[in-house]
Amino acid sequence: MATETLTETPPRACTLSLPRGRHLDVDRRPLLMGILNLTPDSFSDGGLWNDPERAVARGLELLAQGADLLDLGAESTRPGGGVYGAGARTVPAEEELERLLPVLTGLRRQTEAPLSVDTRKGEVAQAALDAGADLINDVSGGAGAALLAAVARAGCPVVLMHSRGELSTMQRGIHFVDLFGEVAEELGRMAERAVSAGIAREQIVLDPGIGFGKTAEQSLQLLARLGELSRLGHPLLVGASRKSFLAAAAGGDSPAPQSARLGGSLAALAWAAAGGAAMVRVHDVRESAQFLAVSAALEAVTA
Ligand code: HH2
Repeated sequence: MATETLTETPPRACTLSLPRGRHLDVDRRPLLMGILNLTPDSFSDGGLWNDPERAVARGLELLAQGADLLDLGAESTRPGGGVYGAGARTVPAEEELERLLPVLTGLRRQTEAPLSVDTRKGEVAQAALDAGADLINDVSGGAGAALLAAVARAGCPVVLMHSRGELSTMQRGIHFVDLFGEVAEELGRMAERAVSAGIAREQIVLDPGIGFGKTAEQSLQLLARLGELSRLGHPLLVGASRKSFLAAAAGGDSPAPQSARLGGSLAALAWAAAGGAAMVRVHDVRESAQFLAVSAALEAVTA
């Protein structure tokens, strides 16, 4: 286990400024970002929350279970070329917005909790921000100028995730000579590009992109040595929940299905927290919140 305690890792402390004068404070433990996938085809929960009313109820349930913020995704980004075959289908902006907006506006009416939108498209980001979203989570790492411009205009936080190549093929021909050096350098370039587009440096959260253009072994390494990325000077987000590298690491004759990866997901959460993650993106909010609360209680009695 990494040397730092789970809930006391100074690099994670930060404050992100949200629209309408609100703030997201990160201090002793990572914030829990609850995943709400509004897609028919997400790798672990696709099709579960297609009905807007049920999706809004699910979002409120995740908040009640301990999510500090929600991440609404209306396009699956499961990478292709590896365990997911051809990967996810790219969805036109209109279709993404049709899935997203009823749920986003429904949640916005009922909660002040921070709402993130997981999108790669500028048009979707703009419409989401207009409809009350608080931050944008971009797995393309700011590849689209329109998305960066929308974030800059809103003055909101953005998550920039590391990946390489096209989503549909990125699990093929993966090659790093110096995994940490290259991921750090490429994340640094993404952040600089966002700053050039007018986004405040302190509003940029970086994410190593676990499972995106990485082998299972590389995903483990990034998680185990996450703290090395804190030198970039940005809060870090980790999305490891239920991902296939967990099943690969667990071994056994047949890999655990997505729904049976909670143990591995909690192990990943422990290492992300110890490595200084400011946010963790999780499917199993109740169990993750309990894990962090018990970790904090254990630390309190040993302090
Ligand atoms: N992983 C997924 C989606 N969005 N965003 C960030 N910042 N980091 C991640 O690791 C990340 C992400 C993939 O997970 P999921 O949303 O459950 O699946 P899908 O993309 O198939 O909808």
